[in-house]
Amino acid sequence: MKTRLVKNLLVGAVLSGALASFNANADLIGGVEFPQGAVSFADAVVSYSPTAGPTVPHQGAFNALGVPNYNNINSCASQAACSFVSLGQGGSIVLRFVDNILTGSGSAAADLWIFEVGPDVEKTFVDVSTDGILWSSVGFVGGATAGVDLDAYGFGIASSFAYVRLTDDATVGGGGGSTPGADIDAVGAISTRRIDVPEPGTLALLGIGLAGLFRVRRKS
Ligand SMILES: [Ca+2]
Ligand SMILES: [Ca+2]
Ligand SMILES: [Ca+2]
Repeated sequence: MKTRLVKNLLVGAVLSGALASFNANADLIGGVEFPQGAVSFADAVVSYSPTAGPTVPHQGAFNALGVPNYNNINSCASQAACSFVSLGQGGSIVLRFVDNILTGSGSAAADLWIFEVGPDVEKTFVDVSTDGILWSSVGFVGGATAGVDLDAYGFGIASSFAYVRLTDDATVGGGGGSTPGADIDAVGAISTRRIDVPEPGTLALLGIGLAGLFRVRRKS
């Protein structure tokens, strides 16, 4: 009995170690857990259409890419010194995932997270697309809600979206100032698949670990 307990503990330790290394990219980013880490975030700007424009320093669309880096500076001296992009009243931005694909989760958990920053939380409509041509609305973010559950809109783990479009709600918030409309710092896919193929070495090691586990189980 004792021997079996020790074995089970050992197996548990080995297995959790294997899973931990397999999921080494999991990370808490901007207070949100992204199981795939930094790769989860939008990689490219497809288009940026600010209406009733923000000032030039707040029009750096590239500031919506990558991991969130908001530094509490709401009035930027330049695009390079800015951590976000302002959409303008009713403006929009289309972002693309290149090394990852946004999916559903098969549960009500949030699949997509919009990092909207600044003193005013502004309502922003969210659409997703597989090809950048046909779009599906997945509601809006605003208030305390920054996460979007794709499954609530009929999608699931087999769904694949490379594009996200954010559109500021022109009817909410003032149009004045240097940063009108929603201010976007980052867009991350919590439920995501990497595009690149896993390294064969990683899978082989995991396979060896599992084979060992079954051998131990059979002996006990
Ligand atoms: Ca990415
Ligand atoms: Ca979900
Ligand atoms: Ca940013």
